[in-house]
Amino acid sequence: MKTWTRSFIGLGSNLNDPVQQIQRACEQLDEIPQSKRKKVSGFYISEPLRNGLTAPKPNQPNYINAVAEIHTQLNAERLLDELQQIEQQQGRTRSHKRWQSRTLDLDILLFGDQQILSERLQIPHAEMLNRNFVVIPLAELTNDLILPCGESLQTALNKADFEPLEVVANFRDQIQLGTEHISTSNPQGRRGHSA
Ligand code: ROI
Repeated sequence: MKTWTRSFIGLGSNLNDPVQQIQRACEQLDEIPQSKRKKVSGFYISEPLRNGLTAPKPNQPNYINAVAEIHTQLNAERLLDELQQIEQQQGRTRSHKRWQSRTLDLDILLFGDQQILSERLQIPHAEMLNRNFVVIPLAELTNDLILPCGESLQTALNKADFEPLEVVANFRDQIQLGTEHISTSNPQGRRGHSA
């Protein structure tokens, strides 16, 4: 019998209605074979990451970021194939430019307690502990996570002193106002993102 692995997927989008992109991607996670989606964090708004502390703010729209937990019988490479297929279905064109806007980015952050370094994969995701838009939604999903390096996520979060992030929507908790999708948990209809 195949064993189940608990994996966390980072989701990000800053183009073509990012809330909707993340919403659709979460639904697509349900279609991955031999896998079950367990939880999705809130959808957080975050400023585009700077390429270094002194770099200017990139001239691109803000991002919507979330983290989903899935349990899967696939191995990490097969899971990556499935995630890349979802990215492509949602109009992602892969270029070699790292700091570019994107309709959808799906990253395997953690895959059980495995540490993987291959041509296609680095797990745990190399930068995850430096990114508030990864660690904050991840901590929302799990309060007892021990990272493969042996450190607890909570310790990593406390050390990092991140800027807080605002939740602008929740998975499947959407109402449609005009052309915009706004979370019902955001009754003032605040415009959460500039994309
Ligand atoms: N910045 C934010 N805030 N969120 C992302 O998901 C994100 N993804 C990226 C780069 C371009 C590094 N910046 C990001 O790939």
